[in-house]
Amino acid sequence: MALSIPLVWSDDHRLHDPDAEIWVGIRTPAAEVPARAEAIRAVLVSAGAEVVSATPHDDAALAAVHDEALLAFLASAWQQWEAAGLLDDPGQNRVVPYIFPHPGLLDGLEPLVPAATWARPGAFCFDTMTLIGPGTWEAARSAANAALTAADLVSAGRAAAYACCRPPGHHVTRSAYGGSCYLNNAAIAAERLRALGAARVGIVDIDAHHGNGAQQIFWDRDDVFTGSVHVDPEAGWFPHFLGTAAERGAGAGRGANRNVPLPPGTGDADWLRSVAEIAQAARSHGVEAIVLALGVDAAAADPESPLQVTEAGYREAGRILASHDLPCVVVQEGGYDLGSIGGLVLATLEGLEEGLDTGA
Ligand code: SP5
Ligand code: ZN
Repeated sequence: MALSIPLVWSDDHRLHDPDAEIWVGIRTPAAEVPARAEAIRAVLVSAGAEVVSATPHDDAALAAVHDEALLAFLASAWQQWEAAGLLDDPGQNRVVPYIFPHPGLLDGLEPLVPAATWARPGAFCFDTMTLIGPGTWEAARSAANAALTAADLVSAGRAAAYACCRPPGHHVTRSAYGGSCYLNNAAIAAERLRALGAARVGIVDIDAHHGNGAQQIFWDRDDVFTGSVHVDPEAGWFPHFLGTAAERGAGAGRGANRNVPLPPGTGDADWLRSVAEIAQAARSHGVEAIVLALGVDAAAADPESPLQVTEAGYREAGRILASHDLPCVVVQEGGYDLGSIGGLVLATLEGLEEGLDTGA
């Protein structure tokens, strides 16, 4: 039987080819490559998924979650880099930060806006691994459009929709990008669901890495619950500086953030218990819809994380989410093993479909 959850897609993801990641100062091959989205699409299309084109949405939807300064930087960073001659001297073909307005540098002073083009990326990027090239902005914009289109479908009555977002988004905060992400597609989708009528929305992040972006964006709000299950940053994993269970939100948002960090090597049983705990916490918070930040990098074969989840585990995660009978926007995050990511996404969507009335 054909998959009834629609696949929201844009060819423009191909315009972003980061080429490399700079890790401990060394240029290494990029993990977040165009072939990822193509691999997922191929499997979902074989399963009979209806392909829906991402429709353009205006910048107001991005400004609902990101600072204007970040958006303006991302939109013009490549052109500025090129115009400054950095492709020839020193010969850097991607936008890469080199100095950061570290709190220990400024000690409370307001940072300058750097006059030098090569100094500006550090004002907006928190790592050296998230490179900007000629089509990065157009691709990131198309990924946000895919998430928005999926949110529109769900708001209009579909039980679930899947946005094949690339580049991914869950590490991006209100004002800073990183972790191979440029725009927070899941947060943008959550705000869209709210704008179209859901009073409370939950973001459930099952990517192998902490969903630090949505946590920060919605930290002091109770209308968007955020939860993340991920490999424990305190055991040595990205994003390294945050992602503990003690982070619970503040002010009106106190209690509306939930983190479940897991030890390296964790497999299906403990991971699924954690997924269930977060889904239950979202439900108890009174959410009317879910955004599932679906990273499939928690799978055993993934080169970027030490979690050991199986395809059957991802299928069960889909069922668990569906058991709360809430409409669900699924947004693609990480997942880097090209041979298995398509099957992992399909299994999750099939699990979701089993539990939801998606018209199948
Ligand atoms: C969306 C997503 O899954 N982002 C995760 C990015 C985490 N990357 C951290 C990489 C740490 C260093 N990996 C070494 C391999 C060098 N190519
Ligand atoms: Zn990840």
